[in-house]
Amino acid sequence: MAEEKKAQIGVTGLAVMGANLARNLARHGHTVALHNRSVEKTDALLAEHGDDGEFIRTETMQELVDSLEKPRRILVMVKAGAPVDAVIDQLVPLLDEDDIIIDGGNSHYPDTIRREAALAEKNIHFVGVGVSGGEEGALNGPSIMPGGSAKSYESLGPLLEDISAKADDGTPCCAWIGTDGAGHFVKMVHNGIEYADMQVIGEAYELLRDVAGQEPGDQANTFAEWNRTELSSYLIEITAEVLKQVDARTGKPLVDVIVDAAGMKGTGTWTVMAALDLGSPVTAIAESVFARALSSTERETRLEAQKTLAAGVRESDTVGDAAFVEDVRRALYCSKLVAYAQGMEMLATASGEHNWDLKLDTIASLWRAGCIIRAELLQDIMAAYKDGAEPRNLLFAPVFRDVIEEYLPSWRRVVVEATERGIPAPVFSSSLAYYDGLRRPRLNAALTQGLRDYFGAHTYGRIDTDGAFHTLWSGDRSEIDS
Ligand code: NBP
Repeated sequence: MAEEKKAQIGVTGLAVMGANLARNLARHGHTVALHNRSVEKTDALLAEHGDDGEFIRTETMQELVDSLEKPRRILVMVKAGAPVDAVIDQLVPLLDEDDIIIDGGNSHYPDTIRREAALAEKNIHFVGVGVSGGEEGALNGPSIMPGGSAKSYESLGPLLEDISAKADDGTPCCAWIGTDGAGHFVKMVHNGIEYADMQVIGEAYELLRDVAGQEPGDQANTFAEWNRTELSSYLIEITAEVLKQVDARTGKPLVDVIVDAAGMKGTGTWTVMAALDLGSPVTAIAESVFARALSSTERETRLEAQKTLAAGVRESDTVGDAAFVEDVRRALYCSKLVAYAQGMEMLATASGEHNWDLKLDTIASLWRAGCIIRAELLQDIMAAYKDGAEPRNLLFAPVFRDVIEEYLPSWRRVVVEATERGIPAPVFSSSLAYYDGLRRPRLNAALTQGLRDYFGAHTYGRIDTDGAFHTLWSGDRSEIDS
């Protein structure tokens, strides 16, 4: 009797992401076993896209497990949170040692660390995989950031690399990131950088509009031009597309009829929370998350503020000259660089904290295609970290140091202009403050330390000798070495 055909991988959770990843795997010649809690999604996928490749239809977890080659590889694409634990609980009793459960959803990395540890005790591999690129990426090639054990990557890596996006040089945008939650952590920081990337574009848009007097149609041309400079990236490209869109209902630029309240799903907030825990100053990401909060949760307050709070601005004409537009472009580039530098610093700090040994050049290389923050800039970031080079800060890499030196006057002019006109540019200005904070020979932190010692005897260090010192601020002796 002929042996029943087995699948190389199973996918459970066939909503948009799972279905598209399953189709991508099948189109690359892998037989894919399909499973979904409610069988309708399985049948819908087979009815609409059954020709994409070889699929095995299953209805129960047992059927799914039985349909797979060993060691089994099961990609879980259900809603992040409790559903992932529910699916793991159903799978584990059915699996053998060395089988691999892959969580390709947007799980919070501490959950991934917890799940990996629990399954490792049963000798089952649990691999948290960051997948970026949305529905389209899942179908045609996402950027893939797998964590979990190095051993699991031997079996899983070739499949994931097959379906991943490919950079211009043909390299797959998929590589093993590091143990346990490393893949989901890196995906989370990717999303944080995405928030900042979108926010700096938004700040440039507002300045082009309200200072340079450009209407959305003109702005679309400006962004399309910028996309031919070192700013070239997916987000700049689609900014031009969004700005040139006309609303069919009113004939106005579509951007003008969209409510100015930005949504978020939580990965930006997670990034900032993790950064706070690590003491990592990701100011650009944090300001971006807060800017979205100000736009949406504070919407009612904003409406009242518009009527109540003074503007105190310098009234000025529009500055429609090309020089100002170029200043904005340069300020955008510098602020974006700071966001990436801070994100990479955060990864380096987390790598030490979790013993992940993250390879920053590899991570930058994975973001070159398939994901939302794909950009020319990543090529230079890769080069800056190449072969384990570790600039203390990405901004020290000569390629970035030199361009910032040239662009700084523009960056400062734009921040001043925005401030005087009352136009919020939180990431342009906080990134400049971060940059100046890095390069200042002395920070006002000295006074902070004095205050802390005054009210809480927290002690301070001295510039002329080692040790921790406390001053008896109102006593006879001015200082004691603690
Ligand atoms: P959803 O996040 O909308 O989840 C829907 C799927 O989860 C369905 O298959 C549903 O089964 C299943 N499910 C739920 Br809900 N509770 C379950 C449970 N207790 N047991 C078993 N299955 C359960 O799907 P998605 O938008 O395809 O996203 C999947 C993952 O990928 C998420 O973590 C998401 O954050 C992540 N992600 C999404 C995108 C994107 O662009 N959408 C991008 C990158 C990552 P049912 O059909 O029986 O209800």
